[in-house]
Amino acid sequence: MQLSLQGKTYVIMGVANKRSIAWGIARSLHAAGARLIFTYAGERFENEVKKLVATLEDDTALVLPCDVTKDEEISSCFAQIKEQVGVIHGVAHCIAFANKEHLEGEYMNVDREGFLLAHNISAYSLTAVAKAAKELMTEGGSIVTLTYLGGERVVQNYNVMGVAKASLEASVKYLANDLGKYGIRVNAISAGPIRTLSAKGVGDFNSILKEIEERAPLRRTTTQEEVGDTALFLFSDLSRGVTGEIIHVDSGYHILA
Ligand code: NDP
Ligand code: KAL
Repeated sequence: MQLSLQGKTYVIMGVANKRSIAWGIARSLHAAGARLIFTYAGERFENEVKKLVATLEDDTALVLPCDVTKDEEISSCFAQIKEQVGVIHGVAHCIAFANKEHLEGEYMNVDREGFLLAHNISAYSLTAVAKAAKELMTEGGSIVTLTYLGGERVVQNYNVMGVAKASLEASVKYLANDLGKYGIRVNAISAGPIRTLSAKGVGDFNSILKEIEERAPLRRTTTQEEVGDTALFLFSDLSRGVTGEIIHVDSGYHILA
C-alpha cells in the first residue's frame, strides 16, 4: 500500500495565505501527485489563493468561491466541480470563524448571534459540505476537518470556538456513521497552535507557543507540514480502517495534565 495519490482529486477549503494549515495540506497532497481543487470564502483572499495555486505549476488545479454560510454557494461549487472534474476522493475542511469580541474574557458573554455565527461557519458547514461532497465521492472517499484541544477542555479565550469545536468533533462521529456505508471516512486532526492569520491578534499567542516548547512531550510546536502529512495519511489507503477519529498532531501536548 502506497501514499501516492496519483489519479485522485481533493477539494481543499480554507486557504487564506501561505501560512494557512489548508496550504500545508495542499503541499503534502500535491507532492503525492493529487489533483487539487481550492475553495475560498470571499473576494478578500481570491487573488492570494490564485497566486499561491499558480506556484504549484499544475494547470489542472481549479479555484472556486464557496462561502459556507450560503447553501446556494455550496451547491453551485460542488455542481461546478462535478461538471469539470466528475469524481472526487476527499475534502479538507479547514474553516472556522467567530467574532473577535467573543474570543476573550468570559465565555458566557457570547450573545445568541455570535454563538450561532461560530457554530454555523465552524461546525454546521462540515455537515453541509459532507452532504454535497458525498454525491461526487462515488469511488469512496475521505473527509478531514481541523479541530483544537479547546473543544475537549477549557482553554482560556477560545470560548465559543471551543463549544463549536465540540460540536464539530461530534459531527465527525455522526457523519462517519452515516457515510461509512458508502466507503466514505470522516476524521479530524486536532492541531497544536500554529501561527496563522486566524491566530493573529491573539495577545498571548507567543506565550502559548512557549508553553508548548517547554512542556509538550516533543518540546516543539506544530508545523503546517506535520498537519499536512497526517492529512495525507488520512486521505490515503494507509488509513482505510480509520473513521470517526480525532488524531492529535500537537507534539503530544494533549496527554499532559
Ligand atoms: P486561516 O486563517 O489561514 O484559515 C481560516 C480559513 O477559514 C480562511 O481561509 C477563511 O477563508 C475560512 N473561512 C472563514 N469564514 C468562512 C466562510 N464563511 N466560508 C468559507 N471559509 C471561511 O487559519 P488556520 O489555517 O489556522 O485555520 C484552519 C482551521 O484550522 C480552522 O478550522 C482552525 O480552527 C483550525 N485550527 C487552527 C489552529 C491554529 O493554531 N492555527 C489549531 C487547531 C485548529 P477566507 O480567508 O476566504 O475568509
Ligand atoms: C486559545 C487560543 C487563542 C486564540 C483564541 C481564539 C482563536 C479562535 C480561532 C478563530 C478561527 C479565530 C477567528 O475567528 C478570528 C476572526 O475573528 C478574525 N480574523 C479574520 O477574520 C481573518 C482575517 C480570517 C482569515 O480568519 C478566519 N478565521 O476567517 C487558540 C490558539 C492557541 C489556537 C488556534 C488559533 C486555534 C484555531 O482554531 O484557529
